[in-house]
Amino acid sequence: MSGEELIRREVIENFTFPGKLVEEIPYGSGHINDTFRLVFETEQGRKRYILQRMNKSIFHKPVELMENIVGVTSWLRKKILENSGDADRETLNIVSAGDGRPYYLDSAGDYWRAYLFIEGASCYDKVEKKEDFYQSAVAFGHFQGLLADYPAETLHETIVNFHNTASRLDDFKAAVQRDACGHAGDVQREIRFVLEREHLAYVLGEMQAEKKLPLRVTHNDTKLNNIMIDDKTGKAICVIDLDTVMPGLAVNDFGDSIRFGASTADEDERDLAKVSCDMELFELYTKGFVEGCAGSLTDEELDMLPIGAMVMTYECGMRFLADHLDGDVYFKTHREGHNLDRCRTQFKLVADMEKKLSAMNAIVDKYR
Ligand code: ADP
Ligand code: GN1
Ligand code: MG
Repeated sequence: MSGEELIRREVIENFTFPGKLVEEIPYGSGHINDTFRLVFETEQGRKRYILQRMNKSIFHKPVELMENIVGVTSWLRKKILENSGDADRETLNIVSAGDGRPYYLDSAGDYWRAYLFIEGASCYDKVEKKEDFYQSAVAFGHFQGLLADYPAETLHETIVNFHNTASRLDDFKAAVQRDACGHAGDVQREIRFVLEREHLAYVLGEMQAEKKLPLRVTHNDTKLNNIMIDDKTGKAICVIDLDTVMPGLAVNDFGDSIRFGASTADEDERDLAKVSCDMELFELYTKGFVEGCAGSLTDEELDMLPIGAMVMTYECGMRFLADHLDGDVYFKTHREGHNLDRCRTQFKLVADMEKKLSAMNAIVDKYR
């Protein structure tokens, strides 16, 4: 058994899983945590679970992070039960470690957590059926609604300045200065792209400071593959990946979904001719998100939805480029230049959104 497998044995033994482990596979396509799907044979049949090693170089305070997730998931569970929903499928459910804690600290110093596996539902890296994207919008909007009265002051900031685009821009400039791997000379065009659009880094922060945009409890990582869609009904049933639930801006939640889900290509597509912002998908998402938020969005928030899409795409592209310059230390990569490819799709999308801004505004006006 490899050291890695031995550690997983230790971890699995220290959670309260039932029965005998019969399968264990790396799972999903997240960029941050190490995720495994476990299958146990029990007297009641097979039971599946998700096991995750939290990324400690990104989440410096895993205990606080899990405190957030315990708080948020128990809050959601209560609201789902009040509405006669299925609380085992409509929210993440934590499986405790043997000592009753919501995590296990292994002998190598890593933190692990486990969730009930959400059965009969799927995550998508790309919109396969347009209706799915609409459903995900309703669900992310609704998620915000369910957490609208959550005591925000009890939430820890799991990543400081996570969507503070101005601070992301400073980090980016520092990465360019460091030029840790000597890549900067090769990506001058991309660096210029960022610097020519610095205004995008400040616009939302300024509005927030002027109290024109309210701080809400938001998800902050609203990728399509962070939502589970029921295989039978086609409805988005559960919002997952709650590591970044923190006070934030609704327009950023909207924007991050558009960045990932309304693109006509994968996030790491190399043929940029394939990359654009699909306006039909933009419209479906706008309709679903506005409905899901059920009247809670202010006029300013509605006005800024298209800019939110642009800012989130710009910010993400800048983060990918900074990571490329730093030597791929943050996002998981699977090939040489992977983060640079990702950065290029994001900037292609930003440029496309710039051309489509008035059309996007007209769509928002249709649903407000
Ligand atoms: P990351 O932060 O690395 O993106 P996620 O928490 O999003 O990690 O999990 C990665 C993937 O694992 C998800 O995209 C999804 O496919 C799958 N997954 C996570 N939690 C569950 C769950 N409770 N049930 C079923 N699949 C899950
Ligand atoms: C990461 O965890 P995942 O893969 O859902 C990242 C997001 C980025 C996204 C880009 C905690 O999301 O902020 O937008 O990759 N999450 C974190 O695909 O940094
Ligand atoms: Mg994820």
